[in-house]
This record gives sequence, structure tokens and C-alpha cells, in this order.
Amino acid sequence: MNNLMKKKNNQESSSPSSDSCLSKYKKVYDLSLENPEAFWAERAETLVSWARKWDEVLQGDFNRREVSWFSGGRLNVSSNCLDRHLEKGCRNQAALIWQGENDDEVKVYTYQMLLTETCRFANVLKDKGIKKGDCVSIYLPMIPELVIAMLACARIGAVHSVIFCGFSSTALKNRIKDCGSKVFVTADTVARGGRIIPLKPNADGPLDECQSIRNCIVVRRSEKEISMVPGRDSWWHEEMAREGIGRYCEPVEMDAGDTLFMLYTSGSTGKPKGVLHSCGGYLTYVLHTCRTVFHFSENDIHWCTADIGWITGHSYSVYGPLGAGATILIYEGLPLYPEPDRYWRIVEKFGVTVLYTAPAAIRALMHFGAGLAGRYDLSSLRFLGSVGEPINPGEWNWYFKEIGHSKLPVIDTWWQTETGGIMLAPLVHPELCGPGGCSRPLPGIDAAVFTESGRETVPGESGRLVIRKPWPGMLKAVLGDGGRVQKMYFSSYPGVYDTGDSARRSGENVFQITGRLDDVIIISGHRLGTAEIESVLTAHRSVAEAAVVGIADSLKGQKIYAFVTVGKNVEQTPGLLGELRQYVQETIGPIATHSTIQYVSALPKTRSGKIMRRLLRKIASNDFHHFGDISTLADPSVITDLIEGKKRSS
Ligand code: 6R9
Repeated sequence: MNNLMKKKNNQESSSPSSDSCLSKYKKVYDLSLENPEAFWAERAETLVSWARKWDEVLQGDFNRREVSWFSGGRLNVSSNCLDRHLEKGCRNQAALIWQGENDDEVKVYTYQMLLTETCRFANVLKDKGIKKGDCVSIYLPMIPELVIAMLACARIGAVHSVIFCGFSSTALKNRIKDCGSKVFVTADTVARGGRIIPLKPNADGPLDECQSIRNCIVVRRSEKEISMVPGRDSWWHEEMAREGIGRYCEPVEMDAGDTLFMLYTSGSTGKPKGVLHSCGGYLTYVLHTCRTVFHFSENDIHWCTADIGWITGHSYSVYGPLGAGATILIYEGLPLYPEPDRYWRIVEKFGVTVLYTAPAAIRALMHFGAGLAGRYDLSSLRFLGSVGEPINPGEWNWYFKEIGHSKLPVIDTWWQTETGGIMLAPLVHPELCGPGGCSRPLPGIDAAVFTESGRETVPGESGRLVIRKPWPGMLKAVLGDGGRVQKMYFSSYPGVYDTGDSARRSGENVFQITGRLDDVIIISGHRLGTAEIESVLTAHRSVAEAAVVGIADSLKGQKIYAFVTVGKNVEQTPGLLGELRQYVQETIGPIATHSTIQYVSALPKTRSGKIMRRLLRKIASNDFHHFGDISTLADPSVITDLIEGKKRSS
């Protein structure tokens, strides 16, 4: 057993300091659930600057499914992230440090400079006719313009939809088509491992098909020639130059329930879902988590390594730390470029105090860069965090020992796009925690574990992680709803939010997350729906049917394994498999690399026609024996074919 765990077990019952820490947590936690409205009112009052105070803290509940927070309240999120810090005298404090992929490319924006640039771009958007409620799609790499564009949207009440640059053509089209965005912001190219890779050209096809896009604004990152559509496409630097630097942009007062942003995420249906977050509830919750988990102060240099195209980047690279007045660090490049010591070089160079990363990055750094961290001065670090997928004991211990010098515990945080911010984290004497299983719900979060039949599990029993009470950071809606929120999150148990994750809870209200229960796979911490990949595969002329599952991968956590049947008269050649792999990568994006594809003569289906995925998961992971109940399988003879095909393809 890990030493810290031993210490924890001994001390949890004996040490007065750990006892008082636990009882303090329990007191706050119990109070927060006894009177949630008073609790959240205090949080909103303390952490957020409001132009008008709310009339009602919480309207509705999970039974009625209509929930709204702080109604009647008015605020602007960009002025909470910028103006209010200036008013406190932090004008010249660094707000954003940008490290380009090249070591000598660094930019620093003070809070004043970030406000000036935000106002400038907000005015550019206004000149393009963008008004409150309009949608702006942003497809940018990790460069300062991404943060500026988000804050500019928030300033004028436009809804931003940031799309991860690791997506291309089809995935991109799906993510811009149904939100009807009017402006698209992108860059000509992205820097990736010493290469300059075209970015805007990925968007040209989808843009031509999306009638709603009136303007495309392009940041110049390289000298590469790209095609620009006259009248629609323009350069960011030319638009900004026209704007000058003097014109202040008045922040638009938003209702607390107005949408701040939408973000597409993967679910178990083919189409990604656009999750909407509100201004007042989201900001309150993210700032609550920054206080409770990270304990931010103005002296912090906060580096969240997640791409801003995912929720982690939204909440903990942008809105949380800037709302809390910290300094954010944004790094453009890959963790291992040019050498696997890059992260530690950056920590030393800027004196990073808070490092929030993902197990996928830790695995890569462990694998390729063992022993390199010791060459750098990492003494500025005071917090090590992890998010995105379960962190295994090997990863936890490496991060703790090599980076935290056995002094800084690793804070494993669990949450989702839909939750807006961190929900579970080791909050009580984290210094005594070890790998896995020391996460407690944040004050205000009524987490529980339920069996399939809706009974609360007994300690140690696995089940579904659920949340029983509304919290301000929860998604406001799903775009084009039509009852989707109800179907996706509330159909398992009446009046209870189902996270889709499996978990175990100890008698001490300590949670351990064990994985997803639905058809979502997590590749390098990035969430992809198997159904989205299946619909790409079946769109290929040679494929008749496809079923995708995730299998374990030592570096990426999980990777894609696809079973396909081909059309009549199509030959099952190795060449076609290569073509399909390439096709998946090109249409979904670089995130979908290294997939394995296997031909099958038929997919295993139940008598009611449903693909039996658990069987496919077993076969893909070379488990040919423990299939469980397969009595509903329409044609059990397909199993032999599946197994033989798997053996041949391994
Ligand atoms: C923040 C984020 C959400 C899913 C979630 C779960 C997995 C996230 C985790 C974790 C185990 C952790 N997940 N954090 N699993 N331990 N600390 O990642 O949001 O992209 O929406 O993914 O990620 O399965 O349901 P998102």
C-alpha cells in the first residue's frame, strides 16, 4: 500500500488536525445541502460582481426539470474576468502568458492589455453585425486570440462555440451547421511538432455548406498562402488595425440565465450535442470550484494544459482563473516537443504555481521523459491536478514523486462538460491521499451512487454516479432540445441527474470513479462518441454496417476498435482497411488516429436488432470467454467469425 494511504488510514481516525479538517468539511457540506439556496446565494454574492442582484436564487427543480439560477440577476462575464480586477488596481498584473511552440515566442498581456484587445475584437464583431444572442464559432489553436475572441463574445452577449482544432471536415461541419453561427474565427495554420499544418483549409468545405456564416476572420500564424473568399474572409490583424486601440466597448448586461457559450460534446447518439451554459450560474460555480479546489490568489500562475476547445480549457484556462484574477498560461505546442522535457522547462521558465493536466499527458511524459523533470527547478509548484479520465496508481505515483517531490499530492478531479466545473475532488486533508478514491463532493453537490433499479448502493458497491440536487454550473440546455436533456440525463431515475459514469462510494462519502457506462470513449482525455465514428464509417461507399468500441491503450487510455461489414461485391482487402483508417482520421480529425478496423461478415445483434456492444468490447480486448448472457443474440454463430477475425487481425 502506498505510504500516504497508510498514513491516511492511521491518521483519519487519530490525528486531531485531520479530524478537525474532516469535521469542518462535513459541517460546510451538510449545511450546503440543508439549505442550498442560502449556500449558493452567499457564493454568488461573494464571488461574482453583479450589475443587478437576483430576485430568486433557484427556480424549479429536477422533478420539473426546469431549473434556472439567479433569475432577475444581471451581469457581464467578461467584465467579471477583466474590468473588476482593473478597478482593484491590478491593471499591470499579467493576465495571460502565452508560450508559442518555439521557445523564443512569448507574449504577455496585462489585465489592461487583455481588456483593450477584448474591446477591440468585440467592436470588430459588432461592426460585422453581431448582437446579443448571435452565435460565433471559433476554431483556433492555443493562441491568445482564442481567449480574446471568447471574452469579446462574452462582452457583447454573443454565444461562442469553440471547436477543438483536432477535429476536421465532417466533425467540424456537424459542429457548425446546426448552431447557425454568423461569424467563424480561425487561423491560417497551426504549429504542430515543428510543422506548419493548414487549419483554415479544413474549414473551407464546411464553411461553403454553412449558409449562416457571413464572415470568416482569419488569424495569420505563418507565411503560408491560403485561399480567402472575397467579401466573406478577412484577416484578424487588418480588422483589428482598422479598429484602432482607443474605443472602449461597453459590456452588455446579461440576464443570469442568458447563454454564455455552447460547447459540443459527444454522447451516445451519432450527432454531437451542443451543451449550453448560462452566464450567472456557470460563473458562480466555476469560481466556487476555483476557491474550493485550487484556492487561487492573484499571485498564481495557473497552467491548465487542456486545449481550450474542451470544457476543461473553458473553465480552468479562461473563465475560472481570470474571474479569480490569477495569471493564466497558455502553451501552443505538444507536450513532447521539441523534447519530452518541455512541460518542466515551461514550469521553471514562468514559475508556474498550479499545474492542471490529464493522465494522458502524464503517461506520455512518463514514457518518453523519465528522469528529465529532475533537471528543472519545479519548486514554484504548489498544486498538481488531474482531470479527464481515471488516473491509475502508476501515473499518480510518478506525478506525485517526480513532479511533486513526494510533497505535493495529486488532486484528481472528476467532472463533465455538462457539470460546468469540478464536482468531486480530494478536499479533506488531500496531503494524506493516495492514488484513486479520495474524492469527495464539493460543498453544494449532492452526489450519490445508485444501482440500476434506483436504490442507493451500500458502501463499496458499484453503481451509477448521480447528482440529486441542482447546482449552478449545470448545463442550461442542449441546443435544439426537444426533450433531449430529459432523455439524456433524467431518464434513468426520475428527478435525478445521471452522469453516465460508474462509481463506488465508501462509508465516508469518498468516491471512486471507475469509467463510462455509455458508448462514449475517452482518447487522450478527449471524449468521442462511438456513434459519431460509426456514422462516418457507414458514410464510406464500401461499408455496409459498422460498430465501434473503445479498447485500452497504454498511451492514449483508450483507442478506437471498429467492426465493419462491407457492401455486396466489395472485396475485404488490407488496402481497404488502410483506406478506412485514413478516412476516419481525415473526417473526424487527428484525434482519431491509430484505430483498428476488423472485417466481419455480420455484427452480433439481439433479436430486437440492437448491436450487442459488450460482446464486441470483450472480443476487441481479446477476452473470448466471459461473454455473460448471450441468450438474446439472434444468431450466436457470428461469435466464431468475430473471434477468428480478431485473432487474424492481431
Ligand atoms: C472535464 C471533462 C467527461 C467524462 C466523465 C468521465 C471522464 C473526467 C475524470 C473522469 C475518471 C476523472 N472523467 N474526469 N473519469 N476520473 N478525474 O473531462 O469533461 O470531456 O465532458 O468528459 O470524462 O467519464 O464523464 P468531458
